[in-house]
Amino acid sequence: MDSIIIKDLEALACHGVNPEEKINKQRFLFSVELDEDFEEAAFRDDVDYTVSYAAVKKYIQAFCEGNCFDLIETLAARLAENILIEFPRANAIELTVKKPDAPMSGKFDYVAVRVKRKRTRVYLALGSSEGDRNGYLDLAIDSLKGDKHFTNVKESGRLLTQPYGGVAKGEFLNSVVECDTVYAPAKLLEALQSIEKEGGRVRKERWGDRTLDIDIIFFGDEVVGSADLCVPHPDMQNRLFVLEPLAELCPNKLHPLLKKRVRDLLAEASARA
Ligand code: A4P
Ligand code: MG
Repeated sequence: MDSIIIKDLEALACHGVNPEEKINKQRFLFSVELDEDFEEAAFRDDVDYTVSYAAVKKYIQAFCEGNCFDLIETLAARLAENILIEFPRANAIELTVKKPDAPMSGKFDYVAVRVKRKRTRVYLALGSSEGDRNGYLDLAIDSLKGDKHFTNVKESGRLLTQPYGGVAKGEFLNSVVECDTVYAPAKLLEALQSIEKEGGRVRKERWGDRTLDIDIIFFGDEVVGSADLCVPHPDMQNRLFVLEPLAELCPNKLHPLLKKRVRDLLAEASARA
């Protein structure tokens, strides 16, 4: 991966917990490393095919000077996320914010925080078995497209499927969505659950009928096993209503745990059905 680097860019602004820091501007220094693939830009020798470092510099200074946070942690985290949103060619960012004149006693060069953020390609399974099923899937797609944390939203075809799991009674409308997100896994789950809520989702029984269900199938190649999130989805390899639309979007994607391609998982599940 190629990188663009800016080191110790200065901005004057009011960030700090102490009241006087809200009035008196002080120095902040920004070092940023942006990962992108600039092979095409280098080949063409054309700035339109890369992230303009001048535009990044301007964006950092405007963001720093246009906001007023208590914590440099907040400044760094929000700025890093916003840079990824503003510059879609960048895939990942490492940002260090230094505060050389932090109000504390003793001799020091600076205090600093560093954050790393990235854009991840994710696959989401949509399902609806109650009410206006097409309308609920439309709502999910519109919500993803309307949220700047998501880009390149692409939906597979929609298919009608028989209820799986023996609880739901209604026929399901299912599809899979491919998109890129700057959310970390837990924040992504939170965002999807709020879209489900918008879709009138009321959690009744597990595997029961629902207006809108959005499950995370893949989060890049990451494996997540927290109390409320399991990724890759632990049952995706047994679900034709996930594998069929998924294979339409990413037949050659390798399951990071099963080490099999989506097309092969689909063939195996079809043979078992
Ligand atoms: N959770 C853990 N991992 C994930 C993940 N990868 N994606 C947690 C999303 N959520 C995940 O989910 C319960 C909890 O799972 C969440 O709070 C989250 O913290 P839920 O959506 O509240 O409940 P649920 O959907 O009823 O349970 P579950 O186990 O997620 O069911 P599924 O797997 O969603 O199955 N038949 C057909 N034909 N088509 C369908 O779409 N869907 C289901 C639901 C049953 N039968 C179906 C279909
Ligand atoms: Mg679910």
